[in-house]
Amino acid sequence: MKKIFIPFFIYVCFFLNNSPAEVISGKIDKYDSRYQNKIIDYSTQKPLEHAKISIPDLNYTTYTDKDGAFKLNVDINDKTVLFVEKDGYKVFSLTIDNNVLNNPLKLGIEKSSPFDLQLSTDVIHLGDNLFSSNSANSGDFKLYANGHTFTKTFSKPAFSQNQDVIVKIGTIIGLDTKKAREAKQNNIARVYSSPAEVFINGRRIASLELNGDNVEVIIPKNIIKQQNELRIETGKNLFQTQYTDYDDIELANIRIETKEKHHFAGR
Ligand SMILES: [Ca+2]
Repeated sequence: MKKIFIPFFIYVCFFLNNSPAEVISGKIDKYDSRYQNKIIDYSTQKPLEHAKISIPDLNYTTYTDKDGAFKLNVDINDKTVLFVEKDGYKVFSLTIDNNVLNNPLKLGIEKSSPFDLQLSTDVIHLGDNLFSSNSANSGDFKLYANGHTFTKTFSKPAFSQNQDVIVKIGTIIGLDTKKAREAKQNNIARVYSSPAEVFINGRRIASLELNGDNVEVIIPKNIIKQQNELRIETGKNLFQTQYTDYDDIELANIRIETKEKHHFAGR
């Protein structure tokens, strides 16, 4: 009897906690059709068919149907990166966790601009593959680190006087900096790492201290050349003196964009 009742009890709690209005349901299925996610065009708000949805850490891919809807039939244990790709649109990435199974996503994606330079659509794991399970969102890290730096070259983008040129990082997870710990992005009690750093042509232009989506770094125009190099280096555990322990992080969806300056008003 126990074996029958325990799973039922768990599911009842699940519904009570997350969607009290929908407790009355004979169907015990956490991937119920009520949990439909949707992809729409950001400007027109129209649903987008056959957009590719993927979660690289979980090796999961699905597509939207004719109504722009999709389900996530996958177990999500910790924060991970979800990608949306559709021809003619900017690649979109988002940090998700298992809350998406109860709270459907409605994501508006933007048409791509001919001036965007997409440098990576993958999830890039930087570090040394040594990390604590208390790290910021490491639970679902499955991809192997290829060292502690990401380097990519790009040609000079076209931009006008009124535009800024930015490095846009769609998603960052796993940073275990002091600020990330203070923001309760990880569960590490004492130690922390130095921030990740962003360099253009060898000059440091930013430190990345917090995990999140849509991180934008302005590139000073005077350092932009015909051929440029973006380098991102992950930080180091500042409390490990016996050997170098690089902070294991994941970066997704990196591109160079131009943006009208007023977007940065107030910064
Ligand atoms: Ca490490």
